[in-house]
Amino acid sequence: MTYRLYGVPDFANLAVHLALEETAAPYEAVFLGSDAGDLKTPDHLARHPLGMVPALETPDGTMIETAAILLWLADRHGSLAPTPNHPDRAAFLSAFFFTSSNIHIAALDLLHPYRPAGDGPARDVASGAHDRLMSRLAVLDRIAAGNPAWWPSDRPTILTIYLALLTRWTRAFPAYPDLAINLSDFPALHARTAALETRPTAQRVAALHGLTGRFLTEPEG
Ligand SMILES: N[C@@H](CCC(=O)N[C@@H](CS)C(=O)NCC(=O)O)C(=O)O
Repeated sequence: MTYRLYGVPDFANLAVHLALEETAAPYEAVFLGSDAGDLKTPDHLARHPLGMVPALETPDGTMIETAAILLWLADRHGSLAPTPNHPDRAAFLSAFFFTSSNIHIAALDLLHPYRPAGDGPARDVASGAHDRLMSRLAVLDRIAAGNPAWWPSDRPTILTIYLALLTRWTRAFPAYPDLAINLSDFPALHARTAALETRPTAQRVAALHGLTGRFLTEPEG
């Protein structure tokens, strides 16, 4: 079966799209219009109960949640992450879920700081998110700088792909431009992201999302 990935250009499905392209599995990318109401149609709500993306149709049913989909694809195709019984799996999973539960959540607060409690405290929400992102990205950068075998700098993993998406957003789309995060402050993360974005696979996906050039390390908002 050909996977079918539902998404919106430059939304979280971009990470799944990059991973799919790396697995070389057959897939179709379906782009929906977020402003056209496509996400809230009965058809899409049947795929994702909140009318969000990504949603991935697989032979085992439709999956949601970026981290779950990335991990499932890595396991299913035996690439982009240590295999389940590999001794490196423990460290890899720790960093991967550290990313989904810390970096992803804080990135959303930096981009949409009015969501938790309206416009009033938005600046404080964004500023707190910025500080959390800086300290938590520093944790991941220290780990990557140790060059663990499970986090290679010269070939992609789902961890590199997921982080690259999130740091793209935090550089390109913070609600307050002075709170943008620069990936160059995190050299080991930057190196992995730079190696990813120059791959023909990544450039192919970028073009489908209307992105060009250094779309991960030097994104434009
Ligand atoms: N926890 C979910 C979050 C998904 C999510 O926030 N999707 C956003 C785009 S990045 C979305 O679909 N927004 C459209 C909407 O809220 O209507 C995941 O990791 O997949």
